Amino acid sequence: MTQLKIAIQKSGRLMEGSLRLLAECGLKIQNGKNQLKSQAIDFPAELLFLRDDDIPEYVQDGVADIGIVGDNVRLEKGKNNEMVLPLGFSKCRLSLAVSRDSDIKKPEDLNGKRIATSYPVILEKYLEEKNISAEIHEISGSVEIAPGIGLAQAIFDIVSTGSTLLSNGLVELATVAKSEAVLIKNKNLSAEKSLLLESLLFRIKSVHSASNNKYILLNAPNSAVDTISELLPGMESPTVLPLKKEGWSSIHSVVNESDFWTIIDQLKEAGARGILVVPIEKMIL
Ligand code: PRT
Ligand code: ZN
Repeated sequence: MTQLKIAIQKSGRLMEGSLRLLAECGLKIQNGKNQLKSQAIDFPAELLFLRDDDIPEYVQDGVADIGIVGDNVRLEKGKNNEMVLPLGFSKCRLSLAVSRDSDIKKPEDLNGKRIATSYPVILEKYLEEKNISAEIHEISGSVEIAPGIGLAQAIFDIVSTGSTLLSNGLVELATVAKSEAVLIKNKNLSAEKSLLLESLLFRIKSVHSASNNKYILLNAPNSAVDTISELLPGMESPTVLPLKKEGWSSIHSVVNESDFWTIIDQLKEAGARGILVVPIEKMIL
């Protein structure tokens, strides 16, 4: 039987989000993740647990068919894979940073300086684009200590909350790129595997739509139903049910999370009462 081989990080900042997404898509794992691979239940897939840096290469070589990595790793490793979909978790940015008291105040001041990083490829591209001539010093970890020990005048590293920079006396000079977990695929998937991927993508998109939308229920006088229906168009149109109370209706619809706060005042003004907003688990479009 054809199986989709999915590479995910064995342990680290991508692991939890990757496993959660797959579980929400119905891919439960048969045996623990303390092994190299594991069989999925209810979906023809096998999970491979790897170091994130190795995932682009395994996908390119066809050892895995698809994989979940940070976009920073995808860009840095530059393998011949295809980006399928951003996944919305493990968000971070790649930034240049310098000591708080440094003379370097803008990227152009980096000319002739040395920058420590674990992402030389992405940095080199940025420096070229900006026409900055700086020396790139590649190190594999603890990049943030480089300015303090005199190894470099600046760093280029991943920033999330900014607390690592702060506790090392560093400030951000510029954000070069944003990153999040992404799904990558081998460029030469067989027709059968492409079908399996389509089916997985359909599930992922349903999970994403669900988390971006909420189910909303409210009561309103019948005279307000038209106005409220325009504010809450939903997937097709809202459901309107009569209440036992004479002249009143209950309106049910779906609302985008980001629109919710902007329309809530308009709903109340139109006469909506007893507004309930509940999460949606899956949304099939
Ligand atoms: O063992 P393996 O090689 O698989 O894992 P790893 O140690 O190389 O990677 P890991 O698990 O640390 O990160 C995996 C991916 O998570 C990265 O490639 C990014 O895409 C993403 N990610 C999200 C982060 C962060 N947030 C993050 N904060 N990766 C690293 N950090 C580090 C950063 O390097 C810095 O040291 O956290 C520090 C900064 O964090 P703040 O919150 O103090 O700003
Ligand atoms: Zn790594």
